[in-house]
Amino acid sequence: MTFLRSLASSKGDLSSITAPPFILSGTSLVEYSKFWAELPDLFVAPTMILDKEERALAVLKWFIATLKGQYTSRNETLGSEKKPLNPFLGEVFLGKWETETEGPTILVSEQVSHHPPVTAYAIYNDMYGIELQGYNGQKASFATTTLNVRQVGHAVLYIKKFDEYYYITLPTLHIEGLFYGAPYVELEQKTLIQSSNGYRATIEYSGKGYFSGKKNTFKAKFYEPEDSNPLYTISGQWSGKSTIMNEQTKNEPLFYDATEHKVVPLIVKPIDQQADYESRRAWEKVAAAVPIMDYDTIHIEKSKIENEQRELRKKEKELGIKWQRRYFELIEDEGPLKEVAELAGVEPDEKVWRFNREAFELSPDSKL
Ligand code: HCR
Repeated sequence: MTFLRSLASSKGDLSSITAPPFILSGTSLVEYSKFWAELPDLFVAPTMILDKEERALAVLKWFIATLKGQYTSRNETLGSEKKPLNPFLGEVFLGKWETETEGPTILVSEQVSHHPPVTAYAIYNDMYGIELQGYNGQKASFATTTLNVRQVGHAVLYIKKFDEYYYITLPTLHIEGLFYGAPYVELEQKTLIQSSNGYRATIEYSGKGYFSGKKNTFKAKFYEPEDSNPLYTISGQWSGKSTIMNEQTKNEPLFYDATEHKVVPLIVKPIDQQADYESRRAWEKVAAAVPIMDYDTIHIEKSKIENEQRELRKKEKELGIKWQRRYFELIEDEGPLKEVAELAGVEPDEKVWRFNREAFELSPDSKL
């Protein structure tokens, strides 16, 4: 009950929630960017497809495939959804996936704002010429026993060979099962994937009961440029099976089976080789204390990090300087992305966080 009351008074700021030890995770939110590319084969697949329509469908398949990791992986590995650690400003999470067929896919994730919390990320595979960039924050509200979370930000996928962009909006979610101490995520409302080639998809989410009796359901409509009648309807469970129906032939083969696909583990440098601002190194003691519910250590170690951060901000204020982000910069977006956002009918953000690849490559952090 104390926890539910703390949620009710959190006023939209998820970082102010004090969760009971059994709901805490030892993983920082800055790590969550990895869920975009845990299936590197699907991530690079669109680069090999010459047909625009087929390529846009491959992007949609990759996106649907990321949802299971993004929203159910804590349930699967830890038994229920958990409260991640609040990243500190400048916290960085780096890693790579390395497979024989796809080669290296690099992940750079950085906490670029603390109040409000915002994580920016870039994921790229040079062998295939594909890059995902994005940033996200969360706005929360509490209703009776449900925590509603709206995601702020977007992701953009770029395919070099075709000079093609895909603008991706992020789903709204809510946390169910709080009253029973067994929280889990359900997605709601819509997301949109708009390609600069004109193809677009809208994905509508629902929990048990609306589209079917199953949890994690979705219905995606896939459109060709400037047409309001869908070419295909893809439906099913994003954490399970989905089918694709051709609206002309009414043929409905399997689209994707999330239970069949195995994630590729991300390779992260051993902690003793990481810099102090790297997530797993900075949170090492807290992460070790979480599974054994050593609440004193969690509190002491978290407070150390928070106090250091307070001191840093104080010094910056005294010196009249601002924290220099490591690998991302906030820029006014006048480029092709603005056009794709407009094509999508989405109000483009005035300023967007973009990856400074040069800064990353010049830094020792790029030796992964
Ligand atoms: C809402 C959430 C923190 C944010 C997490 C996000 C939205 C972060 C970006 C990722 O790309 C996708 C993603 C997946 C997570 O499902 C989502 C988290 C789920 C729970 C967590 C809350 C802050 C935890 C509140 C405490 C609970 C468990 C009661």
